[in-house]
Amino acid sequence: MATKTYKIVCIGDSGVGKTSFIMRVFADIFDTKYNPTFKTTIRTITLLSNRGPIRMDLWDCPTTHRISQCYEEADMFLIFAALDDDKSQESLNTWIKKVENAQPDANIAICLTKSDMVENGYFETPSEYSGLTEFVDNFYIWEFSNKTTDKFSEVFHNIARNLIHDDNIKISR
Ligand SMILES: Nc1nc2c(ncn2[C@@H]2O[C@H](COP(=O)(O)OP(=O)(O)OP(=O)(O)O)[C@@H](O)[C@H]2O)c(=O)[nH]1
Ligand SMILES: [Mg+2]
Repeated sequence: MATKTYKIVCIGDSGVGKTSFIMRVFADIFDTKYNPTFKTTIRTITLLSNRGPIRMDLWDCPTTHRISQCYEEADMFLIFAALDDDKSQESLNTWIKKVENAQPDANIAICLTKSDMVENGYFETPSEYSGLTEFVDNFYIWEFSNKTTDKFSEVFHNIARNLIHDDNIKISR
């Protein structure tokens, strides 16, 4: 039987680190130069785990992309904002609504990037985010840095846990 390939859709305001996240997962590289994404790009990665390989397609969706094509049959949505960018956090509610319109029971995690750019590292309570007022209790919220990789590996451990529904899953890559 062919292994399932999970579809993970990355969305959020421009410049918040979606492509940087994917390139860090895909090739363990980080580019300080900003190259905006204009075309949907899909990168496939396989995580090795004690429950077998977990194959996923990471969809890098430009902000202008037509929702229907990108969001269809997603197993998980990663909605990105940057910790140093209030405006991107304020947009989170709008992104969540877009996703829930397309897929009412969507599996959503909020990814807050650029933890290296904020003075105290991380916010202590989710209510400190400028967006998320209505949604704080509903979703996973992960804070990390694509640049320094601080808390980065936890993110894809959590993605694997969430997709396989096994809290004790062990990832070897
Ligand atoms: N300091 C720091 N910079 C980051 C981090 N993640 C991304 N960046 C930088 O932020 C800029 C934008 O990152 P991208 O990954 O291109 O952002 P994007 O969300 O893909 O942007 P669009 O393609 O325009 O939607 C780049 O200059 C990255 O180097 C991070 O965790 N820390
Ligand atoms: Mg991009």
